[in-house]
Amino acid sequence: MAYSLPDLPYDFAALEPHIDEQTLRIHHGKHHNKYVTKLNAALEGNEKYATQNIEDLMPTLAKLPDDIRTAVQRNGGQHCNHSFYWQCMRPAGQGNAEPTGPLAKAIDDTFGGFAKFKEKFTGTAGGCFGSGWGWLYLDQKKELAVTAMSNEYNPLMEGLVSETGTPLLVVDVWEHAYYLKYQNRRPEYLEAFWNVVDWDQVSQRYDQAMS
Ligand code: MN3
Repeated sequence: MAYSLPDLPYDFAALEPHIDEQTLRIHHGKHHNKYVTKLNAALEGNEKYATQNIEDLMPTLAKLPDDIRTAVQRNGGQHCNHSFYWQCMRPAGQGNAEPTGPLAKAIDDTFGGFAKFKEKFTGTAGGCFGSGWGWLYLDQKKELAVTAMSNEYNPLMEGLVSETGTPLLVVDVWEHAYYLKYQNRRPEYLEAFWNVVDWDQVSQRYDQAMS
């Protein structure tokens, strides 16, 4: 089977003014689409390594044959991360503006409150040197953790990253995610990101992972 570009779960203009329509169109239709195309090309003739869901490909990357591993890891990782990033956002003003239920309590217990968590997440993602992703995830002890991973890496890549676990929230800090609107002002993009985080989805993900 071939991987395909997922539709966005909202309109291209739905995240305005925090994430602008032009950025979203290019990010999804050009950048993300390119990763999907290159992933399928890299797997040509090796379709047996493809999985039903892109997340299921991540723990197998370290064991792929040498001649396809780099291309599959880079483009597959980026396909996985972008697919997840779209799912972490929703139109501004819809749903809860903060985590709810057990996740809210866990954030309080782990980080000392929602404001402190936001500071930590923003600082960690903002401090990523070069291109990468800021993650909130559940570690192997089922405790909340925040990290930044460069390039295509994510916490599902067993054997390739030291911090593995279940992703709960991600923000893309590659320049293509914000440069048209924010230019070099990554911290402004990260502040704006909070207006479009889908906390209902993130809270549900936490509940599922803990059950
Ligand atoms: Mn991107």
